[in-house]
Amino acid sequence: MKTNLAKKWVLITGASSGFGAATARAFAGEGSKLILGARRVDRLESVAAECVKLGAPAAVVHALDVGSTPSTDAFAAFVRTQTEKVDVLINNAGGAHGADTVANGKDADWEAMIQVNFLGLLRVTRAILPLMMQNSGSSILNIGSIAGRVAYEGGSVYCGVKAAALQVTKSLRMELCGTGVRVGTIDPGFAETEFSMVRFKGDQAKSDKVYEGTEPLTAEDIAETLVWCASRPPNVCIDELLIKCTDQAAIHKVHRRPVTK
Ligand code: NDP
Ligand code: 8X3
Repeated sequence: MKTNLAKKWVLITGASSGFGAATARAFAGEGSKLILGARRVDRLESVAAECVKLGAPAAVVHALDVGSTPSTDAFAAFVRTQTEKVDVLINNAGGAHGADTVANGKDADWEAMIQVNFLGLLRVTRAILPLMMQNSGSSILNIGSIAGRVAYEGGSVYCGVKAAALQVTKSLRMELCGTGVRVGTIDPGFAETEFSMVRFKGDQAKSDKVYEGTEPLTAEDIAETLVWCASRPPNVCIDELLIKCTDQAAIHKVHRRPVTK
């Protein structure tokens, strides 16, 4: 795909794995300049090196914990040393911690999910918005989830924070009306990344079970979609996009092929 994204500054949070890393590679292929943030800086450095090989004229990284205002503000200060203008902000950092019922919920899991998926989205957006204002045709693309639209058992807090993120997207879209800054949410169903390993705290068997017998979305599917959203003409805003693998017709309606072990 060749687009209008060459030399545009694209900032991606949570770029150390999964959707974020694949998205960095996809924008690099379009010749975009990249600013990548996450907590695992060694991983970010590897992704940035790949991006340069794929054609990014610049790929810079900085530690970012979206769960902390000082860390987010330090990241934004770094961004300002690189550019006065951000063209595409991809709020991707996030994830689920645990799949407990409310009755068995753990404070640490609840707090981590609220910090990263909800407050983190707000913090990063607040810090980067000044670099996007008066920049007609720029895009804020938030990674939501099917979980923000449909609840499931064991998902109360994750579904709750993704639903809250959807409302943040909608508010922001109205707040920025007239500025030319586009705001949209891309809401995937299940995709095979490190998401389930994080959710199940490194339990490979539980993680594999989520995808067993299916052909889930890949990180590259989401990356390609984000490139498409960001490369629409400035008068077009992809406002809300729900994207699921063909095997997932609805949250619990998943086609699974028999697995031979
Ligand atoms: P991964 O676990 O592979 O990636 C999550 C990314 O978020 C990592 O780069 C991680 O980096 C980063 N991250 C987590 N916590 C923080 C933090 N406090 N500060 C900064 N970065 C953080 O999962 P996915 O790629 O699947 O997830 C990306 C987004 O997509 C998340 O928002 C997730 O909720 C959402 N999503 C995922 C779906 C799926 O099925 N996979 C479906 C729908 C939505 P690091 O640990 O280095 O900080
Ligand atoms: C991740 C998708 O269905 O596991 O956001 O919650 S799901």
